[in-house]
Amino acid sequence: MRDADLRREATAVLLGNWERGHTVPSRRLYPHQWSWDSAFIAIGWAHASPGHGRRELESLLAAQWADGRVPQIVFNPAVARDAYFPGPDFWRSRDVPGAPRRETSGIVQPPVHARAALEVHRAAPTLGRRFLRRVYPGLKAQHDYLLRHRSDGDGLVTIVHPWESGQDNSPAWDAELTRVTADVEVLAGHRRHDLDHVDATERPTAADYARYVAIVETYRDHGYRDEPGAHHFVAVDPLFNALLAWSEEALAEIADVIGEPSEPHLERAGAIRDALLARCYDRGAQHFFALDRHGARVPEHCVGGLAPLVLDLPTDVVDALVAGMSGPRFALNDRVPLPSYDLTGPAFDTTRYWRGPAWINTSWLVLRGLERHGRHTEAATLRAAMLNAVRQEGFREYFDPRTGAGRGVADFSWSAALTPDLLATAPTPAPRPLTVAPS
Ligand code: 2M8
Repeated sequence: MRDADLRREATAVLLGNWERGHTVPSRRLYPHQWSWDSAFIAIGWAHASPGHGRRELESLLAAQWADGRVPQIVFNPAVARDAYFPGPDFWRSRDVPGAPRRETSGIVQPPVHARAALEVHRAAPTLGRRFLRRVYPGLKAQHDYLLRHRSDGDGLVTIVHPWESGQDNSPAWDAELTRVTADVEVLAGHRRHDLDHVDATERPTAADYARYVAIVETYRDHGYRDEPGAHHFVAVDPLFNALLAWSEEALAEIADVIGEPSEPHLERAGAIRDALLARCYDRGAQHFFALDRHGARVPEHCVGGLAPLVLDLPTDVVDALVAGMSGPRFALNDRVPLPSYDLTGPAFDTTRYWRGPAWINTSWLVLRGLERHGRHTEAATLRAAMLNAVRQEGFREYFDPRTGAGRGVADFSWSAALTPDLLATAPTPAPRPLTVAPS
C-alpha cells in the first residue's frame, strides 16, 4: 500500500471514531474518552487536522478534577450507561466534591498530554499559541496533583491501580495484585462487555477483574482521596514516571512560548530522571524495572522499562537498553513491533493483552527515545516494523509479537493516529552511491 493511501486510511479511522469533541479508542470496545489514548490521538490529529487535536485535549481537560487529576475515562452521556464496564454508575464520580459535572472514572493514566499539546502546537504554531495559553494551567495542575498526592517520598510517583499504568495486566503488577483479596463473586452483579468484542483468551482474567474492581471500591469509599487506607495497590511504573518527566520537558517548552518560567519544569524533569536512574535502573539486568510498594525492584522485563529512553540518559545506559531490545527478550526486527513483555519471560503470553502482544503506542515511545539518542539504525528498524504491522493487518489494537497477526479490536484509534506521525517523520533514505559505468 502506498504511503498516501495508508495515511488516508488512518485519517478515515480517526474521523470514524470522532465523537463531537473527542475520539473514542474503539466504537465497540471503548465507547468513551480515554486519557492517554486522547494524547496519542491528538498527536495523530496534529498531522491530519490540528484543530481536532486541540479539541481532543481541551475536551479531556474540561473533565479535570478540582485537585488536578485528569481522569482515565470521561463518560459520554449520549452512550448507554452500561455500554462499558465499569461504567459511570460504578465509579460514582457525581457523589464526589471536586469532580466535574461530566461523569468520569476516579483514577488517572500515564501523563503524556503536555507532550501531545506541544506537538499539536508545533503543527499550527500561530494559532497554537492561544491554545497553549489555555491548556498550560490544566497540564501544570495535572503534574502538580501527581507530584503532591502520588509522591512515593523518594522522587517518583506511584500508581494506585494497574489501569493507571495503561499496561493493565502486565506481569509487573502480578505480585502486588496477589495482596488484594477479591472473590470473583464481586463480579456477579456486573457484565463484562469487553468479552462481547474480544476473545476471553486475549483479555485479563476474571480473577484479575475481581481485583481491579475491589481496588476501585476501596478508593471510591475514601472519596478518591489519596489518604491512608485508600489504596490496596501501590506501585511505581517506569513508563508512567518517564512520561511525566518527558511531559515536564514539554511543559518547559510550552512555558517558554507563552512567557511563563520554564526552569521549574526542567528541574522537575531532571529530578524524576535522576530518581528513575537511581531506583528503577538495574545495572546488572540493564533494564528499568517497576518498584513494589516498598520500593523493591520487580524483575520483570516489560516494554515500559525501555520508555525512559525518551529522556536524557547516560550513553552507557542507552547502549545497554538498545542491546536489551535487540536481544532475545524484545527481538527488535523490521516486521513486528516490540512485545509488551519479555519473549523469554515466565509469564509471557502471545495473546493476552499486555503480557506479550505488541502495541503501537509503546513502540512509538521507544522510537522517539531512539531518535533522541541518535540511534538511527535501530529507529529505522522499529519504524519499519510498526508500519509493516499496520500495513499487513490494519489498525488493530495489538499484534501477536511472534507472527505479527492482528489481535484485539480493528480500527483502533491510537494505532491509526500514530501512523501519519511515523510516515511524516520517516527520514529520507540515505542517498545510494551512484554506479559509475565502466569506461
Ligand atoms: C485498556 O484499558 C481499559 C481500562 O482502562 C480496558 O481494558 O477496558 C488499556 O489498553 C489502556 O491502556 C487503554 O487506555 C484503554 C483504552 O484503549 O484500554
